[in-house]
Amino acid sequence: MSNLESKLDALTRKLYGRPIDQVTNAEMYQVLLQFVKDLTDEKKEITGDKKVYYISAEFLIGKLLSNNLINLGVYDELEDILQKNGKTIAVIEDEEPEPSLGNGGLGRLAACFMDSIATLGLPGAGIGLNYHFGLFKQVFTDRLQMAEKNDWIEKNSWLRKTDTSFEVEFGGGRKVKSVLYDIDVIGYENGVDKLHLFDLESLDESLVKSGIDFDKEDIEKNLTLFLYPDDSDEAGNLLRIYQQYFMVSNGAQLIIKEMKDKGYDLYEMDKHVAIQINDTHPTMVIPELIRLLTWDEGFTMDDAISVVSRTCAYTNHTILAEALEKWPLDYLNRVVPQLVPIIKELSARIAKTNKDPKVQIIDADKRVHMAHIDIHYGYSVNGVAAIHTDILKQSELNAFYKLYPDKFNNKTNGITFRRWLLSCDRPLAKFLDETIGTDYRKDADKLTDLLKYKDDEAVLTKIADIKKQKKAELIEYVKKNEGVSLDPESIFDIQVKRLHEYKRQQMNALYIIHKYLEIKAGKKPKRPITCIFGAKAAPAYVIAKDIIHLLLVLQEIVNNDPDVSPYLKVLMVTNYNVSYAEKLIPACDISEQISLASKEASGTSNMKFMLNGAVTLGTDDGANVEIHELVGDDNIFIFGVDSDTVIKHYEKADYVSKDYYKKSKVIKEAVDFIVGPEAMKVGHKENLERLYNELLNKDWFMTLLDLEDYIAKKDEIFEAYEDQAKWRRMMLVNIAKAGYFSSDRTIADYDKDIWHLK
Ligand code: 26Q
Repeated sequence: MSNLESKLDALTRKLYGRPIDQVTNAEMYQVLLQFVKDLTDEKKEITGDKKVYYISAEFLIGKLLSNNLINLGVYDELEDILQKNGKTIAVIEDEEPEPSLGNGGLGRLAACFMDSIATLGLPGAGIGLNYHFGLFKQVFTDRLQMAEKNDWIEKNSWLRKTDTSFEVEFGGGRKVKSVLYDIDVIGYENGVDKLHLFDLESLDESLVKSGIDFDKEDIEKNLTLFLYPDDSDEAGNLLRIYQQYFMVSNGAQLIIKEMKDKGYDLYEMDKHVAIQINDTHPTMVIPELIRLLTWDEGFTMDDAISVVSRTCAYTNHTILAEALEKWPLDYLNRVVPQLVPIIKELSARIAKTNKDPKVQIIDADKRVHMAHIDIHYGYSVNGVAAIHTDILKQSELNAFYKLYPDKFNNKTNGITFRRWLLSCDRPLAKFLDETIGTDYRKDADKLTDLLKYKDDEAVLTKIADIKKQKKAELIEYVKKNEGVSLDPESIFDIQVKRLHEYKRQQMNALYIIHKYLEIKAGKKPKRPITCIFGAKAAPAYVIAKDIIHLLLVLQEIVNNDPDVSPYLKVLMVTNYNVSYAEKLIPACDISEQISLASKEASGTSNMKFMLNGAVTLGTDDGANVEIHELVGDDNIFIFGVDSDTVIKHYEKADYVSKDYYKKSKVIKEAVDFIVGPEAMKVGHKENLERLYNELLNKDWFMTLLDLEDYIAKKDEIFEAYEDQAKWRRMMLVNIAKAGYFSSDRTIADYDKDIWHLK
C-alpha cells in the first residue's frame, strides 16, 4: 500500500468504520473533503512583504474536489486507488454541491485569478461574501424560467469557520456582527492562499419563504442570504448597498488588522498592500478605508486620501451604461450615512479643479458615480481585453483618460488551465502530455509546440477522437438530465453565457428558425446540427426571460418535427453553471461568440472553448479580436459590423431595425415566425409578442443588422466542417494558440504592472 493509500484507508475507517470499497460515494466524498483539508494543512501558507487583496462581490469557484486534487498533485494516484475499489473521482464529485457565488464572467474570472495568484506563489487573498443560497437555481416550468434557492452549504464543506469577526454599522443605528469563513486556495504545485468569505452572524435562513422571495427590509437577518437580490425595486437596490458595505467594511477592517499584526506602518499601506477592486461593486472600500484611517488611526484627510489612492486599483468589466453603478445620495444617506461626508469631500475636491460634468463624482441629480470614485482615487484603471480598454480610453472614459493617461492599462482576461483543461478534458491533457511534454502545465505558451504536428495524421486523428469521446459523454449526461437524445454524428454548436440582449442569443434563435424553415422547404443540411444553449436570465430582466421562452419553444417545435429533427436539434440545458460548462465545453465543435461588436468587454468562454479545440464563430468583439489575431483568418469565422460602425450608429441614433426587416425576406420570415401559428401553439402569446415587438421596434443591440451576415457565416462554418482534414488542423491551431489566455499570464501582468508583489 502506498503512503497515500494507507492514509486514505485509515481516514475512511476512522470516519465510517469500513474500508474504501465498502463506503458509498456520498461517504467517500466526505472522506475526500477531509483528506484534502488534511493535505492542505501540511502545505505552506504563501507569505511575503506585500499582499494583494482581490475584493469581489462574486467568486464563482465551482466544485473544488477535482481541482484541489490536481493542484495538490495527487489526482492520478488517487484515481488509481479509487478505481481499484470500484470508484472514480468524477462520480464521487457528483456528490459535491456547486457553490453559486457568482452570476457569470466576472465571478468566474475572480475564481480563475485566485487559482493563478496561488499558483504563481503570490501572497494574496480574496475578499467576498458567503451567500447562503448564492445565485438562484434555474428550472423550467411551462417553458418559462423559474428561480429556486440553491442550498449549497452542507454541514461539512470547503468553508472553514475562523474566529475573526468585525462589527459593521449601518444607518438608523443598526449594527451587525460578521463571521469569517475561509476557503483554501491551493496553488498548482505551490503553497496556499485564502478566499475570505464574510457572513452575517445573525443570518436567518428561515426568512426565505417560497422560491427566492424573502423580507428585503430585515437586513439584520438577510444580508448574506442571496447574491444580488432583484435590483428592480428600491428595497432590492438598498439591500445591494447594504451587502456591498458589509463586504468592504469587513475587508477594510481585516486589511488594517493584518497590517497591524505584521507590525507595518499604516502610512506605508501601499508598500504592503494592493487592493484590486473588481468592478464597482466593492468601490465603497475607498471611502471606508479613509473613514477608518481618519476616525480611528489619527490620519489627516489628506494623508488618508493619499495612501488609499496609492493602494487601490480598479478593473472595469463593462461599457454598458446601465450596468455602471450610480447610487442616489439619498440611498447612501440611509444605508451608510458615515460615508456620505467622505464621499462629498472626495467629490468636492474634484469639482474644485475640474468643472467637466462627465468626471464629477456626485452629479447634478445627486447620484454618486461609483466608477468615478475608483478612477479619481485609485492608481490604476484597467479594461479586460485590448479592444475594451481602447473603447474605454477613446470613448466611454475618454474624459478621464485625458486627465490620467498613465492610470489606464489593459489586462486581457485569462482562464485557469487547471480547471479548463487538466480537469475538464483529462484525455486531451493526457494526450498533450504524451505529445509535447508536461511543461505547458506551468508555461502555457509551450502549447505552441503542438503546431509542429499540424500535418501529422495520427495527432489530428487523436484530437478528433478525443472530441468524439467528450461528445459521447455529454450525450449520456444530457439524456439522463434533460431527457433529450442527441446525435453523436451531428455538429455541436454551443452558446453558453448569461442571457443578455447584447450577447444576442436571439440572433442564434433566428438562425434556428431560418434553418427550420429551409429544412421544411426541402433544403437539408449536409450533416445534422445540434444547437445547444445554456443561460440564466436575471429574474427582473423581462426580455431576457422572453428569449429563454423562445428557445424552449423552438426546442419543442424543432425536436418534435419528424421532418426536421433528423437534421436539426435544439437544446436549452437547465441550470447552466460551472459544472455544466465543464461538460459542455470539451464537447463543442463551434463556439458561438456573437455579441454586438463593442459590447462584450472580453468574454472568457471563448478562451475555454478554443483551448478545448472548438472553432469560434464570432464578431470582432472582446477577446475574440485577440483570438482572431492569434489564430489568423484561416482558423476562425468572423462576421458582422465592426465596433466603430456600431459606436457611430449609437452616436447618430440611426439604426432602425424595421428597415432591415422590411428589406429582407429571410429576416422577415424568421422574425414573423416568433408570432406565427407554430410558435403560438406551444408558447405564450404575451412573451412571444413582447419579444417580437422588441425586435421590430427597438432592437437596441442591433440583431437584425448582423443577421444576414451571421446566417451566411454560419452556413460557411458548417460547410467547412465537412473538410475534416482542414477542420482538425483548425482544432489543433486553436489549442496550440490558447496559451496566451492562461490566467497565469494575466496575473503575472497584473503583478508586473499594478501590484508589484515580487
Ligand atoms: C450591477 C448593478 C445592480 C445589480 C447588478 C449589477 C451587476 C452584476 C453583475 C453588474 C455586472 C455584473 C457582472 C458583469 C460581468 O460578468 N461582466 C463580464 O465580465 C467578464 C470578466 O471580465 C467579461 O469577460 C465579460 O465580457 C463581462 O460581460
